[in-house]
Amino acid sequence: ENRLPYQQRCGFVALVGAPNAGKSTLLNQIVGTKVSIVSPKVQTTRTRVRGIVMTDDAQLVFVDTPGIFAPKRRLDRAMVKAAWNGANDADLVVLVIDAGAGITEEVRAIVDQLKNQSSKAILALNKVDKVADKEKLLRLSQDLFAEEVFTDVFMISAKKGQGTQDLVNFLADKMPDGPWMFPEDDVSDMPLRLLAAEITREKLYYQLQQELPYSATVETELWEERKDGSVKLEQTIFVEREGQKAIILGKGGKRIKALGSDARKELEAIFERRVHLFLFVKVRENWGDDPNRFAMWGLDP
Ligand code: GDP
Ligand code: K
Ligand code: MG
Repeated sequence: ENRLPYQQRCGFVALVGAPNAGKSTLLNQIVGTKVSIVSPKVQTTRTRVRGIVMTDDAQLVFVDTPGIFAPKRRLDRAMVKAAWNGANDADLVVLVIDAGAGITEEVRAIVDQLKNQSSKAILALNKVDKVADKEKLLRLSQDLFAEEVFTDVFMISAKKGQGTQDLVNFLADKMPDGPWMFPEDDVSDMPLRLLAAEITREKLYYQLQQELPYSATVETELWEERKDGSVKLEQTIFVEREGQKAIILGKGGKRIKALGSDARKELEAIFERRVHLFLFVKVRENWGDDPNRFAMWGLDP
């Protein structure tokens, strides 16, 4: 490809994979900040958190998808749908597989889903540090490659950082030409702001259920580190109509207080520090018409 050396490149990368494949670990490894929740238990990733990676001329915006593939709850179904929409919208899809576990039923289901996607995916065989039998790795990669949904295979250890830089370089090179989506200065605390916003948005879903204005979104507008180690957060919940604002506020502000308290507790648990959370509700006109917003938050218009 002919490219001007100073041309900026930018795009979305969707990480898909079964629960515990190592998606969050990979994201944390390559972004370098703790942006996603990692735990040995399944399904800790309930939100779509993006990490942003900058190379010399490319900006990669990562989407960490929820690792749930047989959703029962309404919220889970919505999230799985959002995850696959995210994969559809992404410039590249990376399927992360636990190489030790091999082709499980879940992996099979995801590979079948990938066959419906318009573009091919990248295969990342993760946890190679756990697999002593290299023949087994080779066979696994051949078996998956035979499915004809992957263009490239990477053997990585997300935990140890083996092969992850090669993967990032490869992805960066594949990003389409285009200006960066996020200003360089915003990139460092952007993942934390996004994660904080997703947590509050999730609390909104739980509290309001059917009453939830579908288009309600949350933005973290202030992230202020305090000397005592705590953090001050200001978040705005954006809705489309005055009536929706009233629903979120509740009688005498009761509902938003409960929401704020719920969100704060979870934020403190996740960030492992005290959080001072201030919530605001604003009506944003013509919210639904701004395509950039949808691209950024992965919402379904
Ligand atoms: P996710 O559900 O796909 O996001 O998976 P997580 O990132 O939460 O990882 C699930 C578990 O696998 C955690 O206990 C990780 O520490 C572990 N893990 C992730 N990557 C690796 C790896 O490269 N090697 C080993 N040995 N363990 C890993
Ligand atoms: K997990
Ligand atoms: Mg995860």
